[in-house]
Amino acid sequence: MGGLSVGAGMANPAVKMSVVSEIAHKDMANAIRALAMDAVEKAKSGHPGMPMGMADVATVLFTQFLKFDAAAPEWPDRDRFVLSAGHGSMLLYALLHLTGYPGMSMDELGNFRQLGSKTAGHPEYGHAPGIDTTTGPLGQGLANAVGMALAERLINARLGDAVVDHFTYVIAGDGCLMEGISHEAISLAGHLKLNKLIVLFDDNSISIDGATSLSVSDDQIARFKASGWNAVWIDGHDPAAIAFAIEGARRSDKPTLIACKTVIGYGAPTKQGKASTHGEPLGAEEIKGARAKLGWTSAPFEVPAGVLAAWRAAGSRGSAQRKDWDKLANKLDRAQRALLGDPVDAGAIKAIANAIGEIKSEFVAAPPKIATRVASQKVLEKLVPALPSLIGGSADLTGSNGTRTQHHTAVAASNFTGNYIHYGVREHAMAAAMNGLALHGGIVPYGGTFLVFTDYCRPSIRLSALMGQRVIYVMTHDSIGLGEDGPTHQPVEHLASLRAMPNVNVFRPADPIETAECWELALAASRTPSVLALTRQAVPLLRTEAAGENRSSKGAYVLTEAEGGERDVTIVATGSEVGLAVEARALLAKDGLRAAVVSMPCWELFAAQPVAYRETVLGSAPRIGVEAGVEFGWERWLGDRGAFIGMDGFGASAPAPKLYEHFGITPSKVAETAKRVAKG
Ligand SMILES: Cc1ncc(C[n+]2csc(CCOP(=O)(O)OP(=O)(O)O)c2C)c(N)n1
Repeated sequence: MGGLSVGAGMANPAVKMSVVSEIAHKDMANAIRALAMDAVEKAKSGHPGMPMGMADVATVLFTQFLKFDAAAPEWPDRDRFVLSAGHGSMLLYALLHLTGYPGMSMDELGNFRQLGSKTAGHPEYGHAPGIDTTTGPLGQGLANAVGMALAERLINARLGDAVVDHFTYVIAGDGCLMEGISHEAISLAGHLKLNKLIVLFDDNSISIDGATSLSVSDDQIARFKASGWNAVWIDGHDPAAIAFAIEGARRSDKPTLIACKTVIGYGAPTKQGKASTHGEPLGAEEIKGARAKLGWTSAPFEVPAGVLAAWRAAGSRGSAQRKDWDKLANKLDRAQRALLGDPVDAGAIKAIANAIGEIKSEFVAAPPKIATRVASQKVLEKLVPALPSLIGGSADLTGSNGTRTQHHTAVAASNFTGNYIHYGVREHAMAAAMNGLALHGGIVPYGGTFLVFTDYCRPSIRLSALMGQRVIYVMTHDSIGLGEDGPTHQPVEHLASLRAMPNVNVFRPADPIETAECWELALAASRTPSVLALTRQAVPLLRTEAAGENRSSKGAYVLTEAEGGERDVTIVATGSEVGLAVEARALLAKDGLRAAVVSMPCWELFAAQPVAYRETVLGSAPRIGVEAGVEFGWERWLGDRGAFIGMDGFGASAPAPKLYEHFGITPSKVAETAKRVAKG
């Protein structure tokens, strides 16, 4: 970014401060700076430079614009605030303390980065009220914010301005804007004209390695404008200019970037403006000098009563508005209220169960041989009308993923009543935006792409898991069974790598009935994201009972017991390979071998069952695992006498049946191996 020369995009700083006088502003901003210096110094780690540089911007935002009531942090119509530059976490913690959020005491600031504190190294959703998302992996917060701003528009279109009318503010640094995900995110936001999204760019021209000129020379104003944004430059230390720019942004019909030219480590006598203020404490001498330079005479972790009072007044200035809003919200009916909080309430759970029951009956009445991706689409035909908060989408693979139903209309800048998002070829932003949609509340997002491209979504899937968000990833074309597209598109290691991630349910249903059951489980998992790994190729209907328990809920179950109950071998399979296992069982029976077939649609749910159940399902006979993926992890279920049939390298380009033959994933190979292991 260039300097402060007045350009076409420069905001007019000649605006009067409305609430906070110039003097008070300086003291209030310095309170943030001092707390950031002190907490990082005490923790002996952290990033003081960013909070010191952005203190002026944050003070103007929180004292004059941000709609919030610190006493009611979950107010659904509050403005969202995302600190995408998560390394500057002390900025957020200082703001939460100063404005009076519950639980963010001075002791918590003193325990910055310590075990069990609310003040983790990077802001963590769920650790303290007021942290709207987990940030730290650069660019993620910005892309989450796109989802939040979109959620606001979607729910506004359903409930109206009186109930839903809020902004999403983001503080992002050079690092966030350098990340590739930022391109996808700003492009999507510009396309959808998310005009209530306002990004305050900490344009300090410094990152860890030094000056950003070492690695980047983008004209960010031009870049954002090219993506359909409104974009301006301002002096990020001039409160009047900051206020003027935010006022302008709030009136814009496009999302807005405000590039705030700031000095990293503002106030540090020898270190300000340098990368050395990033990522390490300033040191006692430098802090002493900064206090003198800023005119801050209070002791560490002390804020003068008058300054604190001004901050607390800012924290409660939304109180009356929030109380009025509560009265309005109390008049809404159950379904409307579900769009403001947890969308899967008791009423929704009933509607989901009915929808699942209906589709299971239809599958059993006319047994289809269809791909599980097609089964998934049929399930969605029932679910979408049952659960209005279900917002679907795909990264440009709608037809392939089967994510769109006849009940969908496309979301567009001109139609936020729609319920289907064409994310474009932007898998990473889709996943991160889905986190934002879920975090916002009122929405259950699902989005599709090919399973192999979970790699393009992985950093965001990890954050869905870490934050415990109900985000549903519909990942089709789940093996060599996709055929001719070849090894670039055939996942082999993906199931294993997703299963390695904590708090993700990886579902690989075997047939249409299991597909319906896995959808039901994904919707019920309020604090866990789900990956549905679905086939391109048709699979037989293996389950014939429509009523009764959701058998997939235990993660694995005996699909077919051995004749007479005594097992010579147990074949454990997932997804499309369960059908192969059933065929292998029949081959073995001809040779007098008794095999049980276990379907294992979700390892994570099976691992959570009592030992006794797991032992009954797996049995004591030797076991064979069958999955058209790599073996990694299967040893957990197969034991020392077991064998695995699957992939041990990349796939190839050919029709699917030829590939199954070529790689030896066939009923006869399973039967042959079973005979070998059964003999011991
Ligand atoms: C995806 C990702 N890559 C790398 C990092 C490590 N990292 C943290 S901050 C930072 C530099 C950020 O620079 P900038 O956004 O300009 O922040 P400033 O130095 O201005 O505070 C890096 C590389 C990270 N947190 N996330």
